[in-house]
Amino acid sequence: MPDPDAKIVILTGAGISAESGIDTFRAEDGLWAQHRVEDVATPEGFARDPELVVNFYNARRAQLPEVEPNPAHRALAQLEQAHRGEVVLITQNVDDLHERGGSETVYHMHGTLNSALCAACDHRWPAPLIMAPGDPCPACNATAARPDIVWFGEMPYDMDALFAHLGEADIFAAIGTSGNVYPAAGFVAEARRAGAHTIEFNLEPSAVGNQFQEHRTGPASHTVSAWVEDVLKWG
Ligand code: BJW
Repeated sequence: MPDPDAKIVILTGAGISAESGIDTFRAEDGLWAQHRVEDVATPEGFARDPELVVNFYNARRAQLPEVEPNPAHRALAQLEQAHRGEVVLITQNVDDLHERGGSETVYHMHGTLNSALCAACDHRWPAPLIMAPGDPCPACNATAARPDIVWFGEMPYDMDALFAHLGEADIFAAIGTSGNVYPAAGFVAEARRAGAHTIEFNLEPSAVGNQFQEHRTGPASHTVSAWVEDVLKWG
């Protein structure tokens, strides 16, 4: 019988929100087929055309009230509540579906649509539904508001805490992520170094799929819910 006190570290990507109706990035008709990455997900793109970038995130923020968490989000919340050991949830997603699905503690390593960031003083505040590049910072008054999103070339958030958790993981699960973007794609290697059992949940093997010991193939709403049911039987 597996350990009911196991520390479980979970990484989620766009695939977990796909069944809620949010586009993934690298699907044929995904976000990167509709927009150039260099234009909307780099600091250089923002410097060139802040309005284009802010509007890209405004449109995605406006979609949030129209979508609902799916059974995979809810299952992870149930796991956090009911598993005896520690559960650490790390998401690359900038939506709020984990929180709305009931998860209490979520590391948003690539930021969140619901927050604005002052590029001058690093102050954060709740993003208005429609942000504008000239919005003043409520703390320092600089007109330096930007979406609180980690773009290519920027350091993802909470890296020290995340690597510390990975170093203590007994189980590492990656759900709905293509394994193309680092440092998140390197988490499986880090967890294996710590001796964790590693599981990939995806429709197909990811770019780092060969590093996982176990694969659960299929839509996350089914595979994750079934796995959580199994784990909760341990204790
Ligand atoms: C389902 C499903 C269903 C579908 N059920 N599954 C060369 C080598 C190595 C690294 C680099 C390099 N050159 C540059 C770098 C670094 C760079 C990088 O990784 N580039 C690569 C492209 C090579 N990384 C960075 O710049 C990062 N910062 C950094 O590295 O700082 C330095 C550092 C050094 C050391 C330690 C720590 C830091 C920052 C990365 C920022 C990423 N930002 C984005 C956009 C912003 C957010 C937004 O706009 O929403 O984040 S990019 C985009 O990709 C987004 C995502 O979070 C991220 C990952 O995508 P994800 O989630 O995997 O989605 P998809 O679409 O790719 O995949 C979906 C998956 O789901 C698929 O596999 C489907 O099969 C599956 N799926 N439906 C289950 N129903």
